[in-house]
Amino acid sequence: MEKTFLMVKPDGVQRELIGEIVSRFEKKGFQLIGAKLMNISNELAEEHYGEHKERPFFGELVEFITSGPVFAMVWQGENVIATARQMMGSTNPSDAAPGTIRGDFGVTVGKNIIHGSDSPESAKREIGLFFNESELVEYSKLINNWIY
Ligand code: 3AN
Repeated sequence: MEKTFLMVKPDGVQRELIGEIVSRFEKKGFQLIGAKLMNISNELAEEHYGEHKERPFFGELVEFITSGPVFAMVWQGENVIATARQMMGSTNPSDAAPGTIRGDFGVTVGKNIIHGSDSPESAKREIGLFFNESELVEYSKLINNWIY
């Protein structure tokens, strides 16, 4: 089953949106298999956002993501990577459609509430950066039998 890495950023945690965000993915029918509230070190932030190293906002990005706790999660389900990205909405909340997480709760591109992996390769990489194998819990969700 496909897995993705999702993370409520420090602004989402500060605004008490963890429950709302978890609820949206649960109600959609995806399965939570790992989660933790944590502070991100500078090293982890730089590694996670490595592909943006040359971008002018890289320093700002690292500073923001390490500025307060994040809620890191691994979700599982059919097509979860692309579907979660749709549920998150466009990177810039001002372009994000109403009904999406960024469209409903975000205002600025620098503080856009949530991160989600954008491909199977980045999902694998990001899950590995944030979680040990022992922190991922595989369990049967009986409703899978009739939802999918
Ligand atoms: P996404 O998170 O939608 O995949 P990316 O990968 O293009 O978007 O950007 C990574 C993160 O960098 C975004 N979540 C956003 O917080 C930040 N970011 C993107 N563009 C800008 C910008 N112009 N100024 C500040 N931060 C930005």
